[in-house]
Amino acid sequence: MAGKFITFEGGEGAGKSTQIARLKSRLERMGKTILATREPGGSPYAEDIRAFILAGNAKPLGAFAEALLFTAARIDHIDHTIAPALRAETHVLCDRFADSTRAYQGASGEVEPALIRSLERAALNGLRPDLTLILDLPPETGLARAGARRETRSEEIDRFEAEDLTFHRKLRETFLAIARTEPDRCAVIDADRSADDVEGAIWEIVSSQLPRLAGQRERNADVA
Ligand code: T5A
Repeated sequence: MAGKFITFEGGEGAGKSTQIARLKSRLERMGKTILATREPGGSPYAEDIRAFILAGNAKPLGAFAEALLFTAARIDHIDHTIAPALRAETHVLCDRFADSTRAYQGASGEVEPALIRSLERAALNGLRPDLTLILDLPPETGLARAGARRETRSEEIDRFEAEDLTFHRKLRETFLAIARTEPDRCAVIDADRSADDVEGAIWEIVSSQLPRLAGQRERNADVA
């Protein structure tokens, strides 16, 4: 795959969409071809599954069934959006990916982590993000940001935002545990500061991990 694949992860209201838009603009100003996409969603069938899940329709089926639906959406998204873009040398910035299934469906405690990992292996079929940026902040702060935005848009609270604080704290722990387990792929960004500061921290990581993408000169250990 010629394009680079960067995923953004974190709890509710962590600032992923904001930072994806900023990184996309910055890279485009440098002449790079960028595709910003999201999960669940990012392809027509996956967007249908997104609407079904986020309306809470799959909740009665349990966390394992939800994990299956997220995985089905991911397969369609990879096949129709992500893989073709990477093959065409487009760099892909993705708002959530497989780590969200590990964290959100894992946080329920109802699904064995090994089962989630088996689903992930089957769905990804060897695809792996080049870099995963985990935007970390206290869940209270992220939920407050998401709630304030929802009020300005007069939107309903969605399926996962409505979970209790214990769930959201478990999510945060799970994302941090993923970063500890895969330090070569993941970087944790302190997202509890201004959007400008978060943008700067993300750019530092992208420049050091993927220097060619960021227009830097390559060093010996570069992966870009
Ligand atoms: N899910 C997803 C699973 O359970 N399993 C899975 O496998 C997958 C893929 C998706 C839901 O599905 C779940 C996780 C989610 O619950 P979504 O609507 O896409 O639903 O929700 P999120 O991905 O959580 O996206 P959000 O839009 O809620 O959060 P973002 O994108 O992290 O945050 P953003 O950038 O929209 O910012 C939120 C608000 O905060 C402000 C923004 O202006 C905005 O108003 N903001 C800041 N305010 C202060 N300081 C900063 N630094 C700020 N940055 C942004």
